[in-house]
Amino acid sequence: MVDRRSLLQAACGAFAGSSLSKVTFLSDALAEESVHLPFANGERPLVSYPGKRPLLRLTSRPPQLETPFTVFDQGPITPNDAFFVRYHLADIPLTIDPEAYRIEVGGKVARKLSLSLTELKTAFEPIEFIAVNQCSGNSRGFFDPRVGGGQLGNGAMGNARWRGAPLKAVLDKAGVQAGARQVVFNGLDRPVLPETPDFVKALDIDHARDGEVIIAYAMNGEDLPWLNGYPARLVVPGYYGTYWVKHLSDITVIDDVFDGFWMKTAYRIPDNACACTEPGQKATPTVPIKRFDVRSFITNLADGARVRARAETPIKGIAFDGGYGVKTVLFSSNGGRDWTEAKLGHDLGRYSFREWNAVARLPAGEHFLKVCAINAIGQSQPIAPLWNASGYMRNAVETVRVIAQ
Ligand SMILES: Nc1nc2c(c(=O)[nH]1)N[C@H]1C(S)=C(S)[C@@H](COP(=O)(O)O)O[C@H]1N2
Ligand SMILES: [Mo]
Repeated sequence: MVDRRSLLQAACGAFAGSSLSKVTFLSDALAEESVHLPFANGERPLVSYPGKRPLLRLTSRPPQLETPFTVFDQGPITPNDAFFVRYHLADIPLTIDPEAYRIEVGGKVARKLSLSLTELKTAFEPIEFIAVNQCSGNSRGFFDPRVGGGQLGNGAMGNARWRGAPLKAVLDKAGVQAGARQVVFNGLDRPVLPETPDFVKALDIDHARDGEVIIAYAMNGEDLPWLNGYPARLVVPGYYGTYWVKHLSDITVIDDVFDGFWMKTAYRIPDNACACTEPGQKATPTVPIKRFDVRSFITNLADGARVRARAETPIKGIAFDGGYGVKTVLFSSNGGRDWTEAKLGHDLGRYSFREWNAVARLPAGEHFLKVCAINAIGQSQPIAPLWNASGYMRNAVETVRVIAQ
């Protein structure tokens, strides 16, 4: 029987005994017309959608596209045309008139609002920050034992500069009534079958009014790409992408806890410190998923890469967390026996990817490179992957096998 607590404590630094069979592979996706993610049934065609370069297609109805991993080595900001796409419902909007588009604000408010795009852009002092968007199921394909759901590699994440109106200012303008408990968000996409619940999400009222959640209308200085929520979406920095409702159409203040399917049943995690269970077990009780855990990746060397023996080999990558900020990145060139501190790149804000780099001098032979990040409140990454039945929040220490010759 595995002791979950000791697994959690077996983070980098306190490392003992690695399982070198659990190796994370990277693919040189751009060079090919399809990519083989390193798990069974991991074959993905590279397909271009409007506004997008060729991306790994997981499903076409609705479109679900994953970013080729090589993109993360090309800078800390993910370009709009490379940013991943995730939808749940096949009836996604195909035409939106920006003149006629409105966001309706209602429920327990003093004044209902019907905001045009122009009002959203002019009536509220905009704020801007860089933040990672990551799907709860990013890396789900690596779960062992396998779990149901989109079999994603590591490309259901991206980092962009978002600009928009603070949700707090919008709610203040509407005048939230006393007793409000949650704010509910809906977008323009719809289910194709009446039995399918509409994709609707909720945030607690204090979170919605924290001044950081925004209704974003620009991404990396441009309009949002269509498939990333044109013309406006919620951006909830530090929180999993499920809350980042796209093509936002309705904001409703309620004095209750919202019980729609996508809050009450889906996107829930085990209610314990590791968000994990014994493999194969169902969790009770569960709670809605919240902030990202800590992750880090090597981006410049794919699995199986060849490097020059005894030469200085630059190693670089990215790290991020749920908004406390990455404090330390540790790098190991010997399978986790010894760790050295990597050099951190520019601080683009506590919600952003943080670049890091290190140097390795490797004798001839096979080597297992590992990276592990620690955030400002001491959270880190488990050496052995944790498991939950939904395949959420994977953040085990990543390993890249290289051959020095
Ligand atoms: N309207 C709408 N918004 C949505 C979703 C959706 O299905 N419909 N999926 C959510 C989920 S689960 C994720 S991970 C993010 C993905 O954002 P992206 O498609 O811009 O990468 O969108 C979120 N917003
Ligand atoms: Mo997601």
